Amino acid sequence: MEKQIGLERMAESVVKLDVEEAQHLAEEWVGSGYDPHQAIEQGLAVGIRQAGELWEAGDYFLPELIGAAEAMKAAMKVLQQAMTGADATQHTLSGVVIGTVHGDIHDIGKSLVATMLEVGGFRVTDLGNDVQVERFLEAAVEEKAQLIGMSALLTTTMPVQRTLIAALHERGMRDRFKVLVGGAPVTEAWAREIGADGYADNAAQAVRVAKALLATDMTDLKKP
Ligand code: B12
Repeated sequence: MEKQIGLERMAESVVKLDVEEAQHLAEEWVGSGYDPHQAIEQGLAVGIRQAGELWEAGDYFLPELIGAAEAMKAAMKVLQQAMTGADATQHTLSGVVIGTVHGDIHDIGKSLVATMLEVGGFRVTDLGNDVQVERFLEAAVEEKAQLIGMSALLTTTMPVQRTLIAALHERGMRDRFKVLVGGAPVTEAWAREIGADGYADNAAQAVRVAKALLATDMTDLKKP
């Protein structure tokens, strides 16, 4: 399969809600030895955004958007398996607890970030979507995580990110965890405003920021 054509066909399969085709193309992509992450970001994600635009324009209704998401998820499953299985990932870095905040069921981007962190060597606990603040905190303690990652795709659920940071302060736990936020409407300015430690607008960047945040920590520890 030619790379560029493969990417375009993958985007198209998502827009056309074609679960089988999306999955088949992902298998072919992996079989060709190409980078699975590229297929997600430059193929499938392009398609899901196009479906979103069609929905905004009133050409697609919610069932179509759900169908597009299903096609994307089916293909992502194949690609994620290829990523995590490829090099028997060694989880030598710190623990991360990640989820989509309460009231929000968008989980495609969050799952991608979780997979990339895992591939990047982090020990990842993915709490899924619609996750209550309390659950994030419990899991972070239980899993001895160093970093909490929160995804929000709705402007109405973004404030939950602020609530979690406030809860950490209230319980005197703010210093125990780095907080990384993301999701389509989230910006660097928002991250700063709510007192998060980091922000990333894509999965590859999320891994870089997570590593930088935790490396800072290790340098701090070495200080006398
Ligand atoms: C697919 C989709 C859905 C699917 C979700 C399926 C699923 N399981 O996830 C379905 C159909 C279920 C859905 C439902 C709804 N949706 Co919707 N949806 C989308 C759509 C088209 C794409 C989202 C997506 O998956 N993108 C692809 C991924 C790969 O990108 P991403 O999520 O942005 O993630 C990347 C980065 O943001 C970042 N990132 C993400 N999370 C994190 C976390 C951390 C820690 C870090 C560091 C980085 C990071 O890295 C990711 C990878 O690169 C968007 C439009 C858009 N352009 O975003 C609308 C959109 C988000 N939806 C919208 C709306 C309004 C809804 C509904 C309320 C519709 C309704 N009337 O019911 C419901 C919400 C229900 C709920 N309570 O959550 C609006 C939100 C508007 C707003 N400003 O709040 C959008 C923006 C569409 C629009 N333009 O109006 N939706």
